[in-house]
Amino acid sequence: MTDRAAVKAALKTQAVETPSWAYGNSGTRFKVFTQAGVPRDPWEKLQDAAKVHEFTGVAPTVALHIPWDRVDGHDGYAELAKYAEERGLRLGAINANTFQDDDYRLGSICHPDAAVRRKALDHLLECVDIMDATGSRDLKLWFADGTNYPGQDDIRERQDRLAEGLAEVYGRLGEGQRMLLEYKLFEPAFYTTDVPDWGTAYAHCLKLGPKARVVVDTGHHAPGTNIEFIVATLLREGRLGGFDFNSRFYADDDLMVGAADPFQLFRIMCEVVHGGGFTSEVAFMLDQCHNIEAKIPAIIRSVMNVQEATAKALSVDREALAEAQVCGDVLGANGVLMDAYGTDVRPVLREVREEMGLDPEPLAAYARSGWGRRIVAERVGGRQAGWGA
Ligand code: LRH
Ligand code: MN
Ligand code: MN
Repeated sequence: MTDRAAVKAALKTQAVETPSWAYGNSGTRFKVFTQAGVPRDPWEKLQDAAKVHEFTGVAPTVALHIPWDRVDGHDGYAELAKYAEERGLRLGAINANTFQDDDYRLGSICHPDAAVRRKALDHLLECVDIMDATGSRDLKLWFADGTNYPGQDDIRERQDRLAEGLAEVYGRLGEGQRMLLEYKLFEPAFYTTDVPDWGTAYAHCLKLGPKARVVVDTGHHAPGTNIEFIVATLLREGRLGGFDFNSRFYADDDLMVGAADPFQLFRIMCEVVHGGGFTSEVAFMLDQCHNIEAKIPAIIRSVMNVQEATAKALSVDREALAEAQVCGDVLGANGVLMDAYGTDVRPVLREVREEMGLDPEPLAAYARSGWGRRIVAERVGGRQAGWGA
């Protein structure tokens, strides 16, 4: 039996970080569909994020992407942090961006030219300065670095450049700050990618030290990859820094988390809960783009999807599972897990919200609030999230 009160108490402590870029216009490389009312600057992104938190109660932090969310000077970032705080939010991970400059055609911190590497490193160091101003804990690094053709560059030397660059940034981290290293199988590079998998990210993190952790973006694996196994392993090693949650059907689709494969999300959350990862040590971030759907409701839905998977994972009857496992009861053990997955957790989540003083139905409450209509009327000329901007 699982303890319903304990499940509810755990759910109330959940924190899902929303990404600033999900609030802006986005699209594919074929077309960006602009939506009326989207934020025109980081301040307005925070206004929208505050709505997501207001109606879900579990989205208190917002990740920034630099330069998409650039504001003027150290004071500008401190002001942005204050603006967030006034709305019940905090600024979360600072995402670096070394993938949208012409100089990065052959890579950023793995580039063969030391001058380009320096430029990329200076950007990463600037991101740590921003963390100092915003009070953010995590620097999230994803590199588009790689090669398109065999022989194009030396695989090993690129790893050496990567290690050297990461070490410099790691050395700049302050007390309580962390570096989260994100891997991705391919894209934009199509032959080699310099951080293609969790093993490469983990190897670099191990050399760097305890402040370096791996980020698992759920859309960054080959089809069929057992992501929950990776999660279990990284948790065992104390190196799971967080998630970039999203859904994929094909590649890095960046669809709403829990939309394509809610069962996979449940299996991942089972490993998180079982592995002691349901703590602030693991950052639960969304990394999504809402290309055709309304953005704020899509983000609310995504937060709810994470909550539902978590509630199911928390409901696994661990004692019964352990007993079935030790007896070699294959079907019994599987049945315990499937019982939790099959549980309708929406009633318990409604109760949790009511006990938190929230409307039990966040999407309906948001629709009634009129915020969507208000921003359409008030914000004219919303900007693209950053992709191609
Ligand atoms: C790369 C990625 C990475 C970026 C984000 C916008 O595909 O997942 O996290 O920062 O997309
Ligand atoms: Mn990501
Ligand atoms: Mn991605």
